[in-house]
Amino acid sequence: MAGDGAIALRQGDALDGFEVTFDLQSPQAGQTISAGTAVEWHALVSVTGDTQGLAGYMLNLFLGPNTGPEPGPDGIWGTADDANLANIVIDQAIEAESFAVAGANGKPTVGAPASFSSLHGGPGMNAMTSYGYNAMPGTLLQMANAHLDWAPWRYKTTFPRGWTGEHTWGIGMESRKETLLLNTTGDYELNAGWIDTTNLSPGHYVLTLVPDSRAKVLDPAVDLSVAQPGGLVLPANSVSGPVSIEFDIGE
Ligand SMILES: [Ca+2]
Repeated sequence: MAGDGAIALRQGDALDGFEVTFDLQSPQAGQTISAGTAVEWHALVSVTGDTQGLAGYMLNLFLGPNTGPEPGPDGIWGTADDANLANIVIDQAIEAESFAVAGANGKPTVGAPASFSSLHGGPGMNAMTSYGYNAMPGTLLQMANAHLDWAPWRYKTTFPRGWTGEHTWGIGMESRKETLLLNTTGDYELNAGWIDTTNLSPGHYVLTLVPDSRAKVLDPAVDLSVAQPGGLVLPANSVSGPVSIEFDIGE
């Protein structure tokens, strides 16, 4: 029963917080643009509750005309019966460079690993990295990153092997913005991209971000100052979404 009690306690903790909120922003939101003008998009995250930040996520993007994309009869986004999708290919995402951590000499992205041979910075959420699959028109599915195990961030400045750290905690937390972000009052940006609208007909369009409901957070009970082989994540008890922006293609 001791084991059961521990599990019950974890579930009780999760009910107190662990909220992961995704957002979608675009400079073209609410605008009328001409076909061929790229629609730039940014996927953001914030994490609240008693946690040590985001530990894993998967995002899906859908573009559709008029009232916008729909999950179809099965009610599930990202399956073959999804409806009202634009018949264009959505380019793969990039990892947005919003992070400041050790990024001065490299790419401060959410997934960039810091290794013996790399000066790339970022929090090092670098397991299961995906920039999305665009095999189905009007969609970009399964953009993802995760922490599966943990090597605490550390580095030395001696030539030639400067960086030995891997992971930094606190992604999404307001209290960690000053440490982690280039713009310390800005947003945590996970992925970004540009949609080529050259082949879109004039009309109204809805771009919808659908987060996978199984987003994970870092367990507040885990000591992240030492290496952790696993068991360091908990499911978020609340994941926001879908969230949409809209734009028009002019005649
Ligand atoms: Ca579906």
